[in-house]
Amino acid sequence: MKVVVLGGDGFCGWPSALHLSARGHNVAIVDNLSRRKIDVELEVDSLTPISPIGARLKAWAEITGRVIPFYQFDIAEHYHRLLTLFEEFKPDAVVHFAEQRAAPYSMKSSFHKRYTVNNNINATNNVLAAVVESGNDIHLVHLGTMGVYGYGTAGMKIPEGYLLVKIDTPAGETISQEILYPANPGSIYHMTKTQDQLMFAFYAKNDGVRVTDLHQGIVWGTQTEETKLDDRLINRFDYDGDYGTVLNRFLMQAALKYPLTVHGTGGQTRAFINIQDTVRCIELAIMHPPQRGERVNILNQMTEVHRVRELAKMISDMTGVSVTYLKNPRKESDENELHVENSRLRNLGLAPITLELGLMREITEIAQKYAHRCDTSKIPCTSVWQTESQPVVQLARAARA
Ligand code: NAD
Ligand code: USQ
Repeated sequence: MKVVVLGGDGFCGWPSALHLSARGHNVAIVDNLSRRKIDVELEVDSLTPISPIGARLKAWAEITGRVIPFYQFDIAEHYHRLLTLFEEFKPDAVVHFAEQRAAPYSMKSSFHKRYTVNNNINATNNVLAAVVESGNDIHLVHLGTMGVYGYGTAGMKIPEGYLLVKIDTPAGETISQEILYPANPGSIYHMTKTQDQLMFAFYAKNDGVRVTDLHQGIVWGTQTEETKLDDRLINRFDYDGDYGTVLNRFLMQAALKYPLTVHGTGGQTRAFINIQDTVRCIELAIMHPPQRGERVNILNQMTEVHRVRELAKMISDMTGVSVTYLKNPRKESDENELHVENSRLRNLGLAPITLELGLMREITEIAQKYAHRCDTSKIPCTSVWQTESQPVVQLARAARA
């Protein structure tokens, strides 16, 4: 198949592009390199030494003989470049990773809130509008998030996108209907993903665009079968307080014997998936598109559920590193249960890599190997959901007093 990977220089996009190319798909990458520029803004670097995109693609061509063309432009801004690419390359599928994806970064300041909303919402709307205007029946595969549901489940399993509701009518009848699961975002970033969902629903209904939305959990790990082939293909590993996600941060902290940074009680329960499984899921999604006219195809892309403090204990038991409980910089429930339905991808053949099998290898092969590259001053999470000086916080304090 011909596949355009938007955001193909990023943590999930790069290994996905290589995996699709290795599997014989004809792949093109679009990326504006904004993620690399944000590293410059935050004065931080990937723990792993990532090569420039040109060197990455040259290495891939040398090793496999497969050429991946690269287009550097901003899909939220340069609509006509996107449209021209769709018209000329004629992709069967477009995989959309190209959004600002860090919740803490999205909450840093009004600049970061506005950047995240402008970038993510315009990117998604531009992709959808260009699919329609190109006149080609392109299948759009989007990387969404488990965070659109919030993380409370009222004891039930979070379904794959749609909730069955029963409505009592004034005539005394009971009508059953499936609705999008109520959105409950916990950050500006997560809010953009809930808005993406509405855009997908609209374009699917109005224009018959075929959309698969993968509601992904927190991705852990670094390398995949393809990125391991050469040092120049190595994937990025974010460990800083904005972009580092919890499990990879704990792995890096364990390698440095830096006390594991649990927020609050660590009772937050989240869904996880290994990066190798992510790339497999992307291909499974591409190979199983919805029909034209069908509603948005939503799959929960996660394989395990864990509580943050249990992850910390697991890693502490394995490595002897201590655990520290910090004031939570976020506004989120301290304790939550999470049960998630994920049978759709498993029924398509996903055989998950478990934490039990992969954690120790990740610590020794990546975290310890590159620990010397870590700037420990970048580990603390400095982005807060509410500052003490905010009037709304002061009002709440006054009301409680
Ligand atoms: P990333 O930041 O590493 O990659 C995103 C890539 O998109 C970057 O290379 C960036 O330069 C590019 N990009 C951003 N805006 C762009 C624009 N306007 N035009 C062109 N390129 C643009 O993030 P990631 O971890 O690879 O995440 C990819 C997607 O998967 C995101 O949409 C994210 O919400 C979703 N996701 C990620 C995780 C995770 O744990 N990493 C979990 C669930 C969902
Ligand atoms: N946490 C800690 N200590 C840390 C870092 C995080 O206790 O050092 C806690 C956070 O407070 C939060 C949980 O761990 O309760 C998860 O935080 P995270 O940064 O690992 O994940 P999150 O902000 O939810 O975002 C990540 C990706 C995002 C994706 C999301 C999937 O950055 O792109 O959408 O995971 S999900 O969490 O399922 O919504």
